[in-house]
Amino acid sequence: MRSLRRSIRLFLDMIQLGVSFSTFAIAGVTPRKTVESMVRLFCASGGRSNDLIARVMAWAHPPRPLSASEGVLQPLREREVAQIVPTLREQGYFLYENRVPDEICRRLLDFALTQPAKVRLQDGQSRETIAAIYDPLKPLGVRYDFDEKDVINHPDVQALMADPAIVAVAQAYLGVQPVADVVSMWWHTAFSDQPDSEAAQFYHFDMDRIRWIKFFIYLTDVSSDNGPHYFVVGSHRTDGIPKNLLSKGYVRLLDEEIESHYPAKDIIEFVAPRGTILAEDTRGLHKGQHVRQGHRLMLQIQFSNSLFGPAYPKVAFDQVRDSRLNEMMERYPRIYSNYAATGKS
Ligand SMILES: O=C(O)CCC(=O)C(=O)O
Repeated sequence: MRSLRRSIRLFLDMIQLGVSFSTFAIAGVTPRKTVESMVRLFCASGGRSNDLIARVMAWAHPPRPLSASEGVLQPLREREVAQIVPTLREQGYFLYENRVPDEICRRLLDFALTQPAKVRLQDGQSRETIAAIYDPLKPLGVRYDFDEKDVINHPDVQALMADPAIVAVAQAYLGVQPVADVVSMWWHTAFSDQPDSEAAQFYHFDMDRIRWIKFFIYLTDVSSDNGPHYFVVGSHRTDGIPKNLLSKGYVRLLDEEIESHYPAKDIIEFVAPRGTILAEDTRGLHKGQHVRQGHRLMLQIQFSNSLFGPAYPKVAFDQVRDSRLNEMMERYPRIYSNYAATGKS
C-alpha cells in the first residue's frame, strides 16, 4: 500500500514537473511546488530526473565559443578546459592551480570588513534580523551574509563573473550556455563551537536548479580550524548518494552518516590559502566545517543551466564597472540575464 502511494506521488511529481517546465518556457516563472517535486524525483531516481531534463535544456541553449581575451585570472587554453571537464565529471570538483590575485583578495576583504551584512545568530536561537559590520573580535552570530546587490556591484566580483577561466569551465561542464544566478559572499565566524544547520555546516546536497556548478573562492587563508569546505568525491554522480541517505530527502546529514557510507579518502577537506578557487558540483554532498578559531570569508559564483527553479529576489547591476563584463554582457546576454537591469529573470 505504501509503495503504491509512493508511486502515485512520484507520478504526480512527474506531471507537476512537466507542467512547471511548460509554464517556465512560456512565462519564465517556476510554480512554487516545483522544488518539492524536483527533490522527490531526484531522490527516487538517484539523479536521473535531473539528468534527463538537463539534456533537453542543453539542446535549447548550446554552448557558444567564448572570446579568447584575458580576464584577471591566468587564461585557460581550450585544451586545459577540455581536461578539467572529465575531472569534474569524475570527482565532482576541480581545484584551480592559479589563484585570485592577492590585491583582489585584499580589496574584497576590505569590503567585507566595512560593509554591513545580515547576521545569522545560530540554530535554535532567534532574534530580529540585524545587519552589522563584522567585527572579528566580537562576532554577533555564526554567519554574516552580504546583500547580493552589494556583492555583484563590486568591480572585482564583476571581473570574476566575466572571467573566461571561470565562464569557460562552467559552460563546458554544464554543456549549455550557462546563466550566472547566485553570487554571494559570507563570513563564517567562531561565534559558536557547534555546527549550524542554516549556515550549511552539516552535509547536504543542493537542489535549487536542474544542473549547476559553484565556484567557491576563499578570501581568507583557510586551515582546519577556520571552517574549511568539505566535499565527498563522486557523490554528485548519478547514484552517487546511497539510497538510504536519499530516502531521508532534502535534509542535513551528520558526519557519522557520511563517514559510514564513504571511504575516508573520498571525504576531502579543502585547507588552502586565500585566493583559492574551487569549482564544484554541489549536487554532491558538501558542507562548510564550523569555525573553531578565527573566521573564513567566502565568495561564491554559481552558474546554472537555466533559471528553472525557485525565484530569488531580483537584483541587478547598478553599474557595470568592469569593461570585460560589459563586453561579455553584449556578446552573451543569456549568461548575465539574471542581473541585467532590464533583463527578465
Ligand atoms: O560554506 C561552505 O563551505 C558550504 C557552502 C554550501 O554548502 C553551499 O553554498 O551550498
